[in-house]
Amino acid sequence: MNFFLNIWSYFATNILEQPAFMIGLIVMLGYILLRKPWYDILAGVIKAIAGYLILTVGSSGLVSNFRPVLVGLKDRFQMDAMVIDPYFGQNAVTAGVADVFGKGFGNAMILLLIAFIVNILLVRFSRYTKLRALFTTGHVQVQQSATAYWLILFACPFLAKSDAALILVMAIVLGAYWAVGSDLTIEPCQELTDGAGFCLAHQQMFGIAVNTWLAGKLFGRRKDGKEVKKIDDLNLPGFMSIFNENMVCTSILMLIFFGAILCILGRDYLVSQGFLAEGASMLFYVIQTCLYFSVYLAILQLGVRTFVTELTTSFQGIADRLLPGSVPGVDCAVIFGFGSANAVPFGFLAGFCGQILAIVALILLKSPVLVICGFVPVFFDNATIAVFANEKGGIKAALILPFLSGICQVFGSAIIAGWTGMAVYGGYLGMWDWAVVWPVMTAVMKYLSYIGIAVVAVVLLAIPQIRYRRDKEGYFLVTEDYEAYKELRAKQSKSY
Ligand code: ASC
Repeated sequence: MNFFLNIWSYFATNILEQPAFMIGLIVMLGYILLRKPWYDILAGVIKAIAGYLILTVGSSGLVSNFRPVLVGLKDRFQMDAMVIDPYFGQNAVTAGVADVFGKGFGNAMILLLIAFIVNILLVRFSRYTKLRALFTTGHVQVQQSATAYWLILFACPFLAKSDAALILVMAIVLGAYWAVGSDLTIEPCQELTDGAGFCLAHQQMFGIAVNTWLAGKLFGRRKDGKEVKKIDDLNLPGFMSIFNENMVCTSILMLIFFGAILCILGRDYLVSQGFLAEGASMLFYVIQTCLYFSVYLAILQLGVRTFVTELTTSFQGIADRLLPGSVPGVDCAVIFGFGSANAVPFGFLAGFCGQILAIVALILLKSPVLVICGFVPVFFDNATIAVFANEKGGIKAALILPFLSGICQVFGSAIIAGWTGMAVYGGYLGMWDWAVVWPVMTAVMKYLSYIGIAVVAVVLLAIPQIRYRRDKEGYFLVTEDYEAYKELRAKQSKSY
C-alpha cells in the first residue's frame, strides 16, 4: 500500500500539480494515440512544456511586479486584514484546517485525485452527462481542493465521522463543478478563438458564462441597430491613437495608475521595504516597474502561442480514442493571446476600481472582516471577463462588468470567509466563482444538509442537460467540427 501511495504522491507533486508537466503528459499521450512519429512527439512535448513554463514566467512576473503596490497599501494604511488571493487562501487552509476541524491538509490532496477522476468519468460518459471538458490546470485544482475541503466540511460537519464518505461527497461536488464549469466556457472560447479547440479551467468559469451572457444581453445591441463598438474599434484621434497598440496602451495605463500609487507610497517606504535600492532614481524605478507589466504580458502571450497548438492538436488523439467529444480546459491567461489584447489592462483597471470601492464600503460599514486586494483575482479574473465581455458587448461591457466583478469578489469573499472562519487565517481564494457561486452552494448545503448536497449536485449536473436540450444540433458540433457549427449557426440565423 505504502509503495502505491509513494508512487501517487510522486506523480501528484511532480506532474498533476505542475500544469506544465501535466500538459506535457497530455500532449505525449495525445500524439501517441495519433500514432505520430517519435520525433514529432518529442518536439510537441518540449514545446508544450516550455510554452507553459514561459506562460508561468509571465504570470508569476506580473504577480511579483505588483507586490510593492499591494504590500504597500497594506502597510502604509495599517490595514490588517484578509488578503483575497488563491495562494493566501491555500495558506489559510493549511494553517487552519487542523485547528478548526482536526483534519490534515493531506486529505485535501486525496480529494483532488478523486474529484479529478469524477471529472474524467463525467466526460467519458458524455453521451449521458453531456459534459465535454477536462480540467487540466493542476495548481488551480490544488487551491480549489483546499478551499472546497474547508467549505464543505463547514457546511456538512455531520459527514466528518467517516473520512471515506466525506471525501466521496466532496469529490462529487468538486468534480461536478470542474466538469460543468469548464464546459460552460466552451462556446465563449470557441467563438472568441474561432474554434481553437480549448476551453478554460480556472477560477471564474461560471463568471465567464454569466458575464458573456450579460454582455450580449445588456450591451450587445445598439438602439440604432449598428454594431457595438469594441475596444479595437476605438479609432482614437491624433496622439491618442498610440493607445491602439497593446504594449503602449498597457504601459501608459500602468504608468498613470500604478505610477501614481507608487509615488503616494513614497520613496522612503519603498526603500525601507527593499523594493527600491538606496540612492536609486525613483523616477526610473516607477517607469521600469510599470513597463514590466507589458513585458510580462508579452512573455505570457508568447507562452500561450507556443503550447496551445500542440495541446489542441494532440488532444484530438485523446478525444478520438479515450474521451470522445472532449476538449482540454486550460489556464485563463491563455485567452489573453486571443480577442482584444487591450481588453486585458482595461478589465484589470475596472476590476481594481470595483474592488477598491467595495473595500472602502467595508471600512465605512465597519465590517468585521476587512479585505485586501490580491493581484491574482483583481488581474486574472477581471481581465479574462473583459476579454469575453468586449467580444459580445463592446467597450461598455468590458468596463462595467469587470467593475461589478471587482465588487462581487470583495463582498462575496468577506461574507463567506467571515462566516466559515477562514478569514482569521489571513486569506481566502477570492476569485469570481469562489466569491459568488461557492458561497451559495455552501449555504444550500449548510441549511439543507443531506438534501442540500443532493440539490447542489443535481443542479450542477442539470446545467449541461438543459443546455443540450436547447441546442441538440450544435451542442457537440461546436467541439467536434467548428466550421460545420458556424454554418449551422449561419443557417439558423437566416431562417429566423
Ligand atoms: C490563479 C493562480 C495563478 C494564476 C495563474 C494565471 O488562480 O493560482 O497562479 O491564477 O493561473 O495564469
